[in-house]
Amino acid sequence: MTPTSSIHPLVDALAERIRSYWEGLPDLAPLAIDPALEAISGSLDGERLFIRNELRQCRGLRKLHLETARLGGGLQILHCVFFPDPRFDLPVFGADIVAGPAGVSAAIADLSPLDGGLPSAIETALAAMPIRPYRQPRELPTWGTIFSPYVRFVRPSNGEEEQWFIDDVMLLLEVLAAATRRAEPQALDDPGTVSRHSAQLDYCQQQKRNDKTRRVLEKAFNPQWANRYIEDLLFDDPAPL
Ligand code: BLA
Repeated sequence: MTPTSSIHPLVDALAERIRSYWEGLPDLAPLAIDPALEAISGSLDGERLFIRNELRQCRGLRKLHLETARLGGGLQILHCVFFPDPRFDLPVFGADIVAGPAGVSAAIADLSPLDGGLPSAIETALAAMPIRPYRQPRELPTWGTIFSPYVRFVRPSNGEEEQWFIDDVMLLLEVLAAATRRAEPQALDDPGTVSRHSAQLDYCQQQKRNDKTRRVLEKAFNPQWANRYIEDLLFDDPAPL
């Protein structure tokens, strides 16, 4: 890769780990993606821009999304969200890494509750996760009420902390995989399904309040495009029940 198209090693390493993790999920299957959004490339102020989107689904999780991107200002991004099928009592997995020329400024990962709290087996597993002494923990923004108490949100200071972050993400993903394999669907009209569906709408609503994502996409493309991308691909609502 040429220097102008390279991806930060943390973004690249985590994306690879997520791709191989997918292979272990139950009934992994493709999920259709608008071909125009699968690979997007362009340029801005002489800089090369690109976005790669990968979508899958599996039993229990309606949409597995991994986005890797290089956008204006040399920003490199990993964005990953696994949205559960509301019939299953599973949390949302979300992760975001934002790296710029000065290094990684934000690395966040969480299993976010959809039904008041996390299922108790998940809660127990997360409570047992190691708390690593990251030097620069970050404060959640006001819309961050959707995240669990176990959210990891840091600015990793060096390679060691970047590796801690990858380890944390993989622990979250192992907890989710175990819960996904165990989970049994409830009926579409079960009150649990109904309330998880509405909590998922709320999750998407809150994520859309992140102006930082919108601003970067508006600048690299344009406001209409950014809005459509956020509404249709990043945080599309679950299908009505
Ligand atoms: C922050 N997200 C950011 C920032 C940028 C983006 C530029 C600011 C970096 C910083 O504060 O250091 C940009 N993120 C993007 C873009 C995409 C993206 C363009 O994903 C395109 C796809 N964001 C998510 C998900 C989570 C998330 C799934 O998409 C969490 C699970 C969190 N991003 C998140 C948070 C911040 C952030 C909490 C900090 C916001 C703040 O401090 O105001």
